[in-house]
Amino acid sequence: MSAGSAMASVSSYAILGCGSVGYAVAEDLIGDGKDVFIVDQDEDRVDSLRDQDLSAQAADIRDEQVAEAIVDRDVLLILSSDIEANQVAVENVRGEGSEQFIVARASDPVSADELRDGGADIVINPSEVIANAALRALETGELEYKAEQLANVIDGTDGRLAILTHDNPGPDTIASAVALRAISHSHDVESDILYNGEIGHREDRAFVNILGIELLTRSEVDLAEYDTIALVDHAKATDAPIDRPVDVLVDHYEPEIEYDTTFSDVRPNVSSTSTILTKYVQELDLGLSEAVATALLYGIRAETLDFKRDTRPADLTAAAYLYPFADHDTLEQVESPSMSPETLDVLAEAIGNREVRGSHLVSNAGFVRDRDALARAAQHLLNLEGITTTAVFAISEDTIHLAARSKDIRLNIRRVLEDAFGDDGEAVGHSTDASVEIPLGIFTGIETSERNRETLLSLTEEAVRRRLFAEMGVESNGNGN
Ligand SMILES: [Mn+2]
Repeated sequence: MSAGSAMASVSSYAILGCGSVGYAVAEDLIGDGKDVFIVDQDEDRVDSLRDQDLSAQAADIRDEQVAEAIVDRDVLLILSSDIEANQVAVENVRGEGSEQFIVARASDPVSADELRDGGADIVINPSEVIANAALRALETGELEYKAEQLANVIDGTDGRLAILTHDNPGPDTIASAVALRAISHSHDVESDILYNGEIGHREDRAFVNILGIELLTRSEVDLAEYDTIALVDHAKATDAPIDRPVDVLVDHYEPEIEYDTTFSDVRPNVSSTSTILTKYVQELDLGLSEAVATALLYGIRAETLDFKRDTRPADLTAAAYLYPFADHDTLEQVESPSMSPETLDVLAEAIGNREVRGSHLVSNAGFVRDRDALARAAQHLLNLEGITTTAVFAISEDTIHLAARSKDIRLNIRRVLEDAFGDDGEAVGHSTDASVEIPLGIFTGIETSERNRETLLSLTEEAVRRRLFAEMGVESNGNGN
């Protein structure tokens, strides 16, 4: 609010040098009802500005008197094409001891530095501005071309389109699939979203249920019956390769498996596949439905941990585009599903059993059915004072499930899990949020039965704690604090 009112109080401008750039700026400001005073050394030009009822004066902007004449102006725009004259003008103003806000025009990086050293607050280098505009135009042109290609593949579908998420799908892959489905619908092509495994997180199940997203499991269908296959957000998955030609591939990671696709858009410079699909939805002018916008916004937010992880400008502009179309009540319901009794139990157990070494916390939550509760417990424990890393494990059937979180940027928690348990299980996740499943027998060599589970748990517990703390760089037993 204070920034807004400070800007609102800026009311008077001086433009020094009124060539094509200065004139364009003057026109815009005057159009906004601002008070603009112009100084230019060309008398004819000044006359014609005055004919247009503008306040203008003919003078060499290098003159010290010019600096005095504009001393009451809030903002100075020094925009002549004579960069040396601009430098002198900046120095004159600052020589007067004035703290007016100065925007100055440079011609190259060297003059830009000189103008900054001279006291300009903002320096504009026209060639840089043009280069940026050219790159943006190129990006727009590329997107237009790619969107047409994608539309062609969809239009070429003779029958149904299968949209495959990665196994145990999360928000980014599901939202991307929803968007691609909406695109195919708008081209009168029927499609199904297919997945393997389970939707593990409570929030994600809420997301699918509340938005009424229709998903089919791969076992329910025969892939051979689909004419066109699309993979969304698939590259990092450890899924089995698709054993038939893939037509469409969209991802923000380079694929680990190489598919010979008709259409592919892989952009490692954005942080979610939902971001890429948003660009297509925008380009293809879909008439974005609330459900699709809400799904995509949730996909981007979940994948970037609410813009806290690896967020790129493209992710933010995509989110900004989606925002007015999305249903924010639904997003809130999805993001804060009430805590289940089991989650509370698991959390209580994990707090009771916690062992803290330095800022690392490891705990055992006993036996659980709801694995999602583990992830939630690990997340909650991260709120404890002085804790930067948490790992919570529990046993279900014959498997140890372990969920870990870290807010220590020097520590990649997925790598910690890989180093500790990679030989026995597959760590999945990210640097801040990861999990692993380990067959129970690994630590004990004892076969699991109902009767010996307690024994197994106690035998396992020590081994898991020791390996974790060792990989975190602290000792599990001894004199740690
Ligand atoms: Mn993703």
